Amino acid sequence: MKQLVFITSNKGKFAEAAVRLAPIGYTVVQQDLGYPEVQADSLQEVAQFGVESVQKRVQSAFFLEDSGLFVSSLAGFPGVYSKYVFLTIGLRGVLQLMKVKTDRTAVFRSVVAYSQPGEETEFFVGECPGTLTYEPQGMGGFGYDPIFIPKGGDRTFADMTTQEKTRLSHRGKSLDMLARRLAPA
Ligand code: ITT
Repeated sequence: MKQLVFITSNKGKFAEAAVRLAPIGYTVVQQDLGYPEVQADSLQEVAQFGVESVQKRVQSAFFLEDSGLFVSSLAGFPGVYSKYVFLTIGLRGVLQLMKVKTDRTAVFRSVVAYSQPGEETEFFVGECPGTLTYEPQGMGGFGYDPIFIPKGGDRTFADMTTQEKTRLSHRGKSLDMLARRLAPA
């Protein structure tokens, strides 16, 4: 097995990456080094700043990932602020903002940034459209998983195994692209 470092503080993200990259012969190693999450307009900008910070401290190849939930009837909020919003008003607060909204559509986005010494950083973007529930449902996953049902389904991400979620999710898609990059067919 080859090893690849994933710079993340999030055990849920790490588990999803480990599941997705194992079949192509990669063991994912989590390193929670921390990096500044700048206030920026796009996930890619946040990821780019993160990469620059980590490159000063890590000499090997690594990847990191920035993600967010973009709610249509809230003009894309919480979006790039998803982490802050989750830690402050939480799921209950988001559902409260959505109380009078009939359009429940939302999209999860994920940007994986892959960095190798001496090479340009490569970005892989994944999206997963879906709808927000009225109440949290399910015990698995993390973050907004209990209130998000991917399009075409009837269960939240929190009601799925890591494997099931990763087959459908934004991060599953960005990791698919990383996997194809690491092990072209
Ligand atoms: P890092 O250390 O990798 O940055 P993080 O948890 O801080 O991990 P982000 O900065 O990417 O992650 O913040 C994204 C937030 O959006 C995160 O706190 C979750 O609440 C939410 N989120 C992202 N992906 C999600 C997913 O697949 N399911 C549920 N919530 C998700």
